Amino acid sequence: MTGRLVPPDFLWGAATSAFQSEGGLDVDGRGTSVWDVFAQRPGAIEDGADGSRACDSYRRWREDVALLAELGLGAYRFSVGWSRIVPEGTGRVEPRGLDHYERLVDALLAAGIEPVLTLNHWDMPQALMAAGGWAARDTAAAFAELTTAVAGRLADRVSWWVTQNEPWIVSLLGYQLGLHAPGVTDLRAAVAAGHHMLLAHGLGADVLHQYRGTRVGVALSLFPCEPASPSEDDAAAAWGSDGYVNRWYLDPLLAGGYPDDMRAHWERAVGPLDVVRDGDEAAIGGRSDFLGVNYYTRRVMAAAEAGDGRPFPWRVVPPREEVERTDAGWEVAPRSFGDLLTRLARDYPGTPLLVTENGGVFGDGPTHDGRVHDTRRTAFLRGHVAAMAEAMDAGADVRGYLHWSLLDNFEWAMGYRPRFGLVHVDYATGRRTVKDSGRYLAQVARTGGLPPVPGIAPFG
Ligand code: IFM
Repeated sequence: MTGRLVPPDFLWGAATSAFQSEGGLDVDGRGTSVWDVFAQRPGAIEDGADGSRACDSYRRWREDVALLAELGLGAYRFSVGWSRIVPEGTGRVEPRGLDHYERLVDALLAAGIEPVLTLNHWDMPQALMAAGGWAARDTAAAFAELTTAVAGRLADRVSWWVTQNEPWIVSLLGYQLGLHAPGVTDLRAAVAAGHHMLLAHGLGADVLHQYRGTRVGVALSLFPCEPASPSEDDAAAAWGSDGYVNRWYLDPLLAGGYPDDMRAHWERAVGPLDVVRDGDEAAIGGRSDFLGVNYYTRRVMAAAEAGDGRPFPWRVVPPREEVERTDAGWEVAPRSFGDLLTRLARDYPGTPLLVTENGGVFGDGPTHDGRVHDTRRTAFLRGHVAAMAEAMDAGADVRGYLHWSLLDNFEWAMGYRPRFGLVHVDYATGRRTVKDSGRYLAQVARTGGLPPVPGIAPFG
């Protein structure tokens, strides 16, 4: 495939988030975030790592902008550090935090790079935990305060806004399993957290829509759920899991309310869903100008008894031995990506899609020639972009593709071991080295085509 894949105004770019890349946790009046505290818990993060240095992007952001420009990318998704802007969670706004992001946005615009600004990429101020963090309804109002502060400074220049990143992952890992900040293990808190993040999206969108030209969406982590066998039970498991992971977020945002089948599963697991109050669904729906799609892999599902540690009657079947995987063990499944985009276009018509994340862990580092030959990431990229282009041919309205990530960075509970970047980071020195995959995406962005990857059979 070498012809033009996408319309000329398509956004090719890359993504990062504040806590994963910035470091500089104690500068410019930043408050403590939930991830600062969680990282101090013994055993919470592999190798006892934390976010204090990360890629040093709070200091080296000009280099990051220069890299994006060198690669000819037209969009950069980044997040604002919530505790840099509202250090105590509510009330006082820290102008130095806003100054920083204003400089970044202005530099991006001057380089012809569209900013895609995420408001909450998981690093809420620790002060909000006094009331329960996302498990507390008032946190949605605190998020509206953050939105008001950031929009007041930047909504005249930033068009693409992502209110929330991956509410399901925050609910699951942060409040159900306790593997991410804030480390809570309470199923009722998990369902409350997911709901309040959506409510916060509604409030934030209402603030942003007061500014002309803003486009507002949520980035959802979407996992196509496919049955492990042709049996009816496994088909039901796949549909149930789709309700839990995907439709529980898609439907209130884009289809008017929570899906009944999943509402029943939740009520069986935790009792009445009184966190969802009258009027909430109306406050969440109808406010998304686009859907942010974060795609990494699919879930293969089988029926299983609900019981201890398993709130719902299904289980994930691990990928078979022979299946191609990333270094994190996640199945490489580009066809499921294409199917997902096609399904979103069919089930939620009229909502433009922006691929806000897609990527994989491939551990390659610099070799004797000083370059990083991450051929598997390049092939991954090619396969997923080809699948996206096919879905677009079939009618999916995809406006952009932002690879996760621009830089190797802090991968949450896994610390710095997993490398997702198009650009390699030497954490000891902060030195950045563009990988072959970065050059490949640059070529795709420049030519609008999908050149073959030397030594790799074309996808499909
Ligand atoms: O690094 C994360 C990111 O913060 C959210 N989406 C998934 C990525 C890879 O795990």
